[in-house]
Amino acid sequence: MNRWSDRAYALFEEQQEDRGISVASVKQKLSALCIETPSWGYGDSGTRFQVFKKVGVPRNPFEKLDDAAEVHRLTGACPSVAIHIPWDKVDDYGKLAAHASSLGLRIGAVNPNLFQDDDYMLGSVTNANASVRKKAVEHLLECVDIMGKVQSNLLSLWFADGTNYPGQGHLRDRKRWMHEALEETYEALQPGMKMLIEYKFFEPGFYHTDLADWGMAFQAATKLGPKAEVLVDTGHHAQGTNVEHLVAYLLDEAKLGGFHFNSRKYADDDLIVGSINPYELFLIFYQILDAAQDARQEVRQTAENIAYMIDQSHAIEPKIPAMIRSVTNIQTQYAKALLIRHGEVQKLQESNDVLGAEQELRSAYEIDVTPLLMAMREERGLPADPMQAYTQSGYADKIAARGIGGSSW
Ligand code: PSV
Ligand code: MN
Repeated sequence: MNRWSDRAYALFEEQQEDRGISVASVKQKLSALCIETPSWGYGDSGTRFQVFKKVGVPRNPFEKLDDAAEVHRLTGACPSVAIHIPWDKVDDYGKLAAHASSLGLRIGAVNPNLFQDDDYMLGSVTNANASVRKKAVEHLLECVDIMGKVQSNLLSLWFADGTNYPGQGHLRDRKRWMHEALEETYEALQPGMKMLIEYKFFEPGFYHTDLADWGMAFQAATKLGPKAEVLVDTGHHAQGTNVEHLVAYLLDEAKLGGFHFNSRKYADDDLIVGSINPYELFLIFYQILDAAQDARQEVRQTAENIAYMIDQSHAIEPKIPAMIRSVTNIQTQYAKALLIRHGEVQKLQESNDVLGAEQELRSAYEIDVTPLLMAMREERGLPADPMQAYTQSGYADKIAARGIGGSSW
């Protein structure tokens, strides 16, 4: 570290120890935070208006892993990569897993894709046509099979199923078909495997979505059993939804399995994590860290086993730096949340001190954690500033040789 950061860190440590925070323990927890990056975040993506083709975009799933490895090399925080099938379909999944391992990575969640086949225009697992439903379930089972081949323990499910017009579909039949498909898939899970059920209130269906909110996903996961949990994508709620509240609820029910982090301003914008509302991210981590100290073991275990994943599509920004920015933004809010004095907040809550409790919680958010993050990285032999290290690494020039027109998603 240079002299400025040395002094800044010494001051930070002194101030936090004065607040009763063990900086060594904060550093250890921060350093243990793992964030999965999505293979599709490295490919070309866009909006319904245009997919802009970028130079250097990976041309196949192997090159997506190469880019993910660069993010992990610089941040030390992203050892796994989620795959999406068929976007990442390969002839030999063993070879894909071996490539990941040769880069110091592993394959994380397997995401079936039930939204880009013409047969699924009117639904996949909830299509009125039984043969389409059967085809969709077969794809889900194929993905469970792929999980075995890449040694993944997470099946991450999101269904685009929904309708555009009142009367277009029979809502209760569709509800039951959804459950049947989930049940069949659940039964195929091997020991150690889990399924995460994601929800979204609209899009591509504009009238209704079969799994529209966390309550529906929660109920489906509860009916299925312990191997099914809910995945919260931060971009999948109506404006104004209190996401940290539903996170707390799911934690208390021991049913929160994972996150898809991204930022949104209006809808499912898939922007860089922490770019729009970093306070929300801090408040989500507050709930998780609070649950990690719950009296009930199942709640503590749930809080400790959350799969943190990024789900972003980079339409205009360069993809690798955008991913690095997301990772460092997550680390920043997690670090701030680790500085919350839960005991103090609780005392103020118990004495009904509205302003005191709010101030105590927010005071952690207002602490500059830059010296802490830099020290933690340097102690691990990582660049103190991963973004700057990327700019200086020459990796962008190296991948430019791939040319233009890599994979979409
Ligand atoms: C849907 O909007 C979603 O959030 C799901 O997780 C998909 O798998 C992903 O985005 C695809 O981009
Ligand atoms: Mn998602």
